Amino acid sequence: MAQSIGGGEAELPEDVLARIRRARRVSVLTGAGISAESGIPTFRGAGGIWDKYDFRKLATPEGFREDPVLAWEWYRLRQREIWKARPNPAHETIAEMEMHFERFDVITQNIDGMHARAGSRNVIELHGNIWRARCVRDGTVIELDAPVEDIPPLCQCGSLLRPDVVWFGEQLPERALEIASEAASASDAMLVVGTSAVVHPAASLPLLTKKNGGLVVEMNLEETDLTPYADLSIFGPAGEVMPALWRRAAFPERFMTEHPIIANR
Ligand code: BJW
Repeated sequence: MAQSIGGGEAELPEDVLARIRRARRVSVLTGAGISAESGIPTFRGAGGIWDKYDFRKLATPEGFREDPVLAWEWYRLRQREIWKARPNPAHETIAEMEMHFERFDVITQNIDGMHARAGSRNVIELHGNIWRARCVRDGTVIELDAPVEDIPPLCQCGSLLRPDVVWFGEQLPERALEIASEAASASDAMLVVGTSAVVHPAASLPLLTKKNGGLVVEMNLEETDLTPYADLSIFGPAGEVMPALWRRAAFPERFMTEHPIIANR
């Protein structure tokens, strides 16, 4: 049965912790909310990007064709924000968890590269990466090691480069989606962190885990489209909730010593 709780460590239900502890295969699905505490804005919700900017102009292929300079100005601004940002304890906890399970997949909708910077090795990027650009003529991919300066940037062949990200109406990278779907279907547990769960096909992945008998735990500031289907929804900032969940799942004895009364309840 679905449960919702606040982010307090003591509230975390033992049955859910035990299922995470026993899991052999775990996946994590992350969205913009996991990077919010690193200072990178989310798309939806209070102060979200789409309150200020028109997604049709900035995150569709039609918008880019109409005004590539405007789109690149926005991506350059975001590159500069991301450049200054650092991974937060939620990214770091996920990187640490990788070592504790037989198989651990980090599936992210984010293009900010924060999981890799935090040390995660197995990261599946569903919506591309802001540190790559792609030639609109022949698809050549260019790695970027700093924010772009002149815009719009051009390929060596003289054609326009575009950010190597997935916009609305575009297909996700086929292989990444295939690997993510397999991971979601085969996982004993999936942790879903900081996504509004409205953008498909990413938003459908936790339902694959659930359909195959896996546990789905959501962490967010507020209810999402996934909340009715999650086994547990924990409401609180990812940078606090994610480390708390992992501490309790991985080191129960430490919690029992520190909280003897709660442990004996
Ligand atoms: C915190 C927090 C803190 C804050 N701690 N939490 C099926 C049904 C309906 C529609 C479709 C469907 N299948 C496909 C579609 C169409 C479309 C879609 O899903 N539309 C919906 C909006 C209705 N999907 C697509 O077009 C996809 N392509 C596709 O499916 O191709 C085939 C196809 C095409 C057309 C029709 C049918 C099939 C492509 C989607 C590409 C999304 N692109 C973007 C931009 C990427 C590049 C970039 O970043 O610039 O990806 S849009 C944007 O949304 C970005 C994100 O990755 C994505 C998801 O957002 P996310 O990560 O969930 O962030 P937010 O901001 O929404 O939520 C943040 C959450 O964090 C909130 O809940 C906060 O509460 C929380 N939070 N602080 C914890 N500290």
